Amino acid sequence: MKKIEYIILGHLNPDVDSIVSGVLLERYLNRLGYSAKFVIPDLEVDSENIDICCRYGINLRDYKDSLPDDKEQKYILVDHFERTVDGQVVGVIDHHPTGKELSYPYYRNERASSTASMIVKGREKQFTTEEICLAVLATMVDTVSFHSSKTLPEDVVWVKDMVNSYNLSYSQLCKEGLCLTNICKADDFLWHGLKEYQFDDKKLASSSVLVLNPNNYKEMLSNAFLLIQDYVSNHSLELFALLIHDMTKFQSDVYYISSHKVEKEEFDHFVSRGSEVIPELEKKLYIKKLNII
Ligand SMILES: [Mn+2]
Repeated sequence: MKKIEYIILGHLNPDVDSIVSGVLLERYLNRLGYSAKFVIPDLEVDSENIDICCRYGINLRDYKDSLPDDKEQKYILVDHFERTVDGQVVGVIDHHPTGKELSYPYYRNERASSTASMIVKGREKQFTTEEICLAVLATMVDTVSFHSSKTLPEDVVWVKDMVNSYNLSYSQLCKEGLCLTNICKADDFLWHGLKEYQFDDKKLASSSVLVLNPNNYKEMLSNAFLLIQDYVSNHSLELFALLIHDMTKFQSDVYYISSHKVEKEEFDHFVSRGSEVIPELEKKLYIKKLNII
């Protein structure tokens, strides 16, 4: 087999934006004559993400693979900016703000509604209608159909422009963007959208669910807290942030869970994990004012 020059990775437990960005960047780089492959090494991917990608023509099985044991292998990260790999990270395309100074050969981290839109915007001619539809889909999902605070007005304009120019179904894409979480049991609160964050020697983790009425899950939630506290202890975390988004009111509750304490913060808007909750915790962690621990 020919050696792959660039392996493209989305973040752990990749979401729709990570997956679509990986697929689109792979195709784009290969069209330019590079040899690139998007790989999903994760054993677990949330089933909603598998389903939605499948409905839009991406079969995750085509991308699931283990990573090579090769220190020379070059990696490009999409939709996240750091990763421990057996090889070298040579490029990053991301939209998650950070205070960290990062020095990759290619580093592009901008305010954007999705990583997929960063890849396609301004290069539309080099993508097919189906691929543009995927980038719009990823943008709708990542911004919860423009309800998230990370939505940029210029991206709303771009999406509308794409919908008109390529004759896409806006109402269908909006519906996909709401992505309600299918919650059956307490541990869905722990696993859904689970991400871990490393800041020096400190580790945080977070999960998030989208529901129509959070009150329906009150009883399940106390069990979820116990499961999460176990997880916090077993993974030596400083803190776990559980985000519950109310998709009727477009407001969010964030529960900060440590091994011995649970605190709730209410947001009057759909809070963004990557742009608000985690950067705020990161700041508090560095100035050692994480009183909730
Ligand atoms: Mn994203």
